[in-house]
Amino acid sequence: MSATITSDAPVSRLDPFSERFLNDPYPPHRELRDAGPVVRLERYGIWAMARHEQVHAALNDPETFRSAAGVGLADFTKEKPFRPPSLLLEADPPEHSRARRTITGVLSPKRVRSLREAFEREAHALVERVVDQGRFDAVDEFAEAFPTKVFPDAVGVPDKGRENLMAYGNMVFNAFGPQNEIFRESAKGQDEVREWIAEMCLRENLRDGGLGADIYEHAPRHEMGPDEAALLVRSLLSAGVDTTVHGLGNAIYCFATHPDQWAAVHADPSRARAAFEEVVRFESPVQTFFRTTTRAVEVEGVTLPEGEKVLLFLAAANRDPRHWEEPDRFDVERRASGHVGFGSGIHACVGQMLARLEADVLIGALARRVEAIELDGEPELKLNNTLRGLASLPVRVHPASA
Ligand code: EJD
Repeated sequence: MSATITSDAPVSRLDPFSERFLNDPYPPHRELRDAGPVVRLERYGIWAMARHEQVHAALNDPETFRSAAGVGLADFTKEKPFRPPSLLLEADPPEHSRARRTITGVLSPKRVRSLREAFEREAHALVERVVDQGRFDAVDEFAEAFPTKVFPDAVGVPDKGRENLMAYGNMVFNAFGPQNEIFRESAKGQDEVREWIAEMCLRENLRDGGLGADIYEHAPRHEMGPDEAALLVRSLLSAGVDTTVHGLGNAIYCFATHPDQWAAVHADPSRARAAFEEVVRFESPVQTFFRTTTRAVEVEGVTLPEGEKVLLFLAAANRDPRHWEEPDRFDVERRASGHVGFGSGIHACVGQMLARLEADVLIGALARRVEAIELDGEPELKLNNTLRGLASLPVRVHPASA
């Protein structure tokens, strides 16, 4: 028994980064929620919160639950970070605020809206292609094909080497977990991937008028130099691809396994955006991340000491029956707003409008053309310490009669 932990907190031996947990996280999520508002995970010597109320509260109290010590398991005050820290993600105010204002200015509602037409052209072509095929892998040929084209196009990244984007994201999101086999496997031989990403963050490699070039243009208004602008471009390339790929893949999985829900979207494609929101709640692409306590803090009678890592289970909060009615029911008509799949508070996903635009456009295009989606084989999970998504999803689609 540690002398500094005076309160009686529930203790769990669960390993949220084990294959067993990641394969089927929902039973252990319930176990963690039911164990209490805050739980000690003895395997890692950390704390966990899995209920909506506490996850939401922690996300909205960045003075107590800071990000600058890293939002993964590693404590940046004690361990060397996996890469130079992100100015956005792994920062606290006031430093975070400048970086955030820069990127918010670039991803303005007007700028995001301006991307719709190009996205629609690409979505239309992609939907025609998969409808012609009839049977296809909804991960490789659909969920991955779309963001890995339209997103780097929007940022202004050259065509050559784009296959590095997925590999990089997979590694970054694994690096928020422990240095387990899943992480090591994804980081193996990735020096060239990291070099390519670093190159693509430089102004000279970014197309004029793209979001990447816009970052360089906005940066000086917030006292940020070119090195900082490069790091902000890195943020886009880190957080903007794998997350949306998994979100779209999870969407097709949800629709294939809930045909009545797809029928509702097909009947009214203007529901695509709301349906995607329910996907993010129900199969959250970003399952977890950490904060670090800046002071001793009491959570419902349990005192967490200063400097402790706290694992926030976004995906468990999104299915907490204390907050949601029938949380385990996938229902595109429910009001899914209030989920924490995009986070909450000052660090809430800055690209969420771009993510929703991609989903709205692609799912909307599919809904107009396809009346039924069915599984055509066993879906295969893609193991990642932070992300939930699929490696493959064989489906068959049935076009609506014209
Ligand atoms: C992230 C959990 C970055 C960066 C920003 C956000 C994420 C990852 C990387 C999205 C984490 O600034 O590099 S959900």
